[in-house]
Amino acid sequence: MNKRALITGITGQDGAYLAKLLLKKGYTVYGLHARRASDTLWRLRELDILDRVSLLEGDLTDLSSVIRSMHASEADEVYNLGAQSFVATSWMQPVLTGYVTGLGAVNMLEALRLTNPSARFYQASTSEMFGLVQSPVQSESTPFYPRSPYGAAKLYAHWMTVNYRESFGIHASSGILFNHESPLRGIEFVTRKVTDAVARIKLGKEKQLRLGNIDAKRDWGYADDYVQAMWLMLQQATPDDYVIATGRTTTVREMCQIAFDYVGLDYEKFVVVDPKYFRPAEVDILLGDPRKAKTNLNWEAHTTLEQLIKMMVDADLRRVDRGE
Ligand code: NAP
Ligand code: G4F
Repeated sequence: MNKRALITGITGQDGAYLAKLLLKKGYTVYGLHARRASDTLWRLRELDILDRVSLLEGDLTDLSSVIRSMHASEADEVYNLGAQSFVATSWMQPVLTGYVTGLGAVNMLEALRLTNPSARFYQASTSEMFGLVQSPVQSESTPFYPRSPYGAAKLYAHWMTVNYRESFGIHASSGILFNHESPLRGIEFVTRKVTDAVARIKLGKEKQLRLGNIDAKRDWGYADDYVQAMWLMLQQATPDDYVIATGRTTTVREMCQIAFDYVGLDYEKFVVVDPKYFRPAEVDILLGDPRKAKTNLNWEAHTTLEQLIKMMVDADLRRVDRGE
């Protein structure tokens, strides 16, 4: 029998790559799809899988629709990727972020417990939970110290996942994923903002790029590598929590340099620091220790930051050239 999966956040970056991976493995794939006035299906179209997934109307904050999606999908594996995931927005909409990113996960866990407690559950936890880092390299045993409403909401969802595992014996795992990017990354996140601007500047459509804190450091990997780790976690006999990272950290400034260098431009001539993009509290540095994932899951990152940025700039050059 083919396995059945339900993905929340299927229209997002990770949801689209995960859906593609699961389809390739022979799964029947369902996605919880929140109604929006404008188009959110472009990633599924770009990966050419829109007509191969079944979209179920529902919202993470609406328990009844989440329960219906569990009934309709009869999922063996549930991947909770849906979230208000943009850190900067979480200070402007802290309550909504709490509902969607925090309580939304509990709605999923409740729906699973009520309808099919033997289904396996994946929670999209995040390195943002480390926030003001308590150790120079962050692993599964590093204490958390979230620095944003988003980080705090994710930490609640993370502990609720642990709690449902320990209280009810649910096969619930959390992937503590460090930043991961791709050509399908939302334009508001810094890597994609940079690669889109590089393409526009190179093709003469724009003259400068305004950024916030370019001294922040991130451990950036490729989303398509990272969704493999999500699937691997649910194939283990025992549920657990895993850091998923590359083990290399780079400043936003160096990432800009890599992107501008790739098209033969000097980033210093185009990048302008604009305090408008500074955050009320910053996560200065993230650097993950992915050794547990290597040992238990035989997972490791395969794509370097240089390869990733090249892929993203190439995709944005094509998009800007087509007038998108
Ligand atoms: P993303 O591109 O922002 O996608 C978020 C998804 O959540 C979208 O499909 C969005 O739907 C959906 N969503 C938002 N509000 C919802 C609601 N109320 N009900 C149902 N769905 C809702 O995020 P991503 O980069 O793919 O990340 C996937 C998950 O991993 C998120 O939970 C994120 O917080 C977490 N994470 C990401 C990273 C990273 O670096 N990418 C690292 C660690 C953890 P619409 O398209 O309709 O808005
Ligand atoms: O690309 P970012 O917005 O990602 P951030 O805040 O690290 O969050 C992402 O990764 C988390 C995992 O650690 C996820 F949980 C979360 O959902 C999301 O996917 O910003 C990265 C860094 C920050 O330090 C930010 O201050 O880049 C800095 N930055 C500097 N200028 C900027 C800008 N970020 C954005 N978005 N836009 C700027 O102009």
